[in-house]
Amino acid sequence: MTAPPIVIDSDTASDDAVAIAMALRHSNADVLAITTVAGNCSVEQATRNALYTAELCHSDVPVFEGSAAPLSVPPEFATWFHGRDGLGDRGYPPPARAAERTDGVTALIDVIRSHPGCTLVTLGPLTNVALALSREPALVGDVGRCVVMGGTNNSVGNVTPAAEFNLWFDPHAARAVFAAGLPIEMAGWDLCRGHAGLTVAEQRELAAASTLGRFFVECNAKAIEAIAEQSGSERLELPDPTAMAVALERDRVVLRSSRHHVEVEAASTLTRGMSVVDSLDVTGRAPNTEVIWEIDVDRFKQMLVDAATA
Ligand SMILES: [Ca+2]
Repeated sequence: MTAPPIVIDSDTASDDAVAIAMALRHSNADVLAITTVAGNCSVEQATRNALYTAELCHSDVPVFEGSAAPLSVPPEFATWFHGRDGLGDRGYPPPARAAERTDGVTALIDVIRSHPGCTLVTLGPLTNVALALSREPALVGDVGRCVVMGGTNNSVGNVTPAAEFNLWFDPHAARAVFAAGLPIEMAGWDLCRGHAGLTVAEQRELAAASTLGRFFVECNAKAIEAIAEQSGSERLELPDPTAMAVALERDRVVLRSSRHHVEVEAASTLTRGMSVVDSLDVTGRAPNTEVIWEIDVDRFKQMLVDAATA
């Protein structure tokens, strides 16, 4: 059966690039568009990185540049994690193609409206999605699935003790999107940790698989250093690819999930961007999110190799 087409919204840096390549090279995926957003790096840099990644995948998928800053807070990029250029500062050449003329928010609205039932995969802060929904609230009904890489499922944060980067970067957008009624499947940062992280041997194997496999590992070189410094782990953790694996092969990849009410904190300084999952239904509020707790790590890793060798 043909899967619904996919729209990717991304603050394209190193793990986004791997996730985008997984979708562009998957045998059963039709990627309609990539919209870019500020987050890991500036939106201009994210656009260049998305175009460069598409080029490496021999794809002419249209790329639309979206929001340059969060709704209500100043942008604070994650260059310490992904490098100044978002791709590990390895001096990759500029892309041959340019972005489309339409802005990312308008493109999100147009593409989703003309493909009802499509799957929206968000790999960055939710600024573009929040703006699209504020302009066109009825868009909610046209999204078949909304797979969000974001949040931490009430567990450890990666940018503050309480929050994961994407939701923290634009907490007001995240709060609005989780409250909007979209069919959200939340792939939190916790999914890429532990055994889902690539061991040094697995990194070597992926890098040796192909030119694209080498790019997957090399553009994450800064991330590998940052992870080691932050948590002492030698593994390469890839948050966006875990979310993309869920988007592309939910039935094979998701081992455990359940529906809950999830609300994002935007007012507090301490817990800004925290995804508060009502896992015991103590509020009695209707579930708005399919929270993913566990993925098939072996299948996820095989999908990375498949993307490199397809
Ligand atoms: Ca991202």
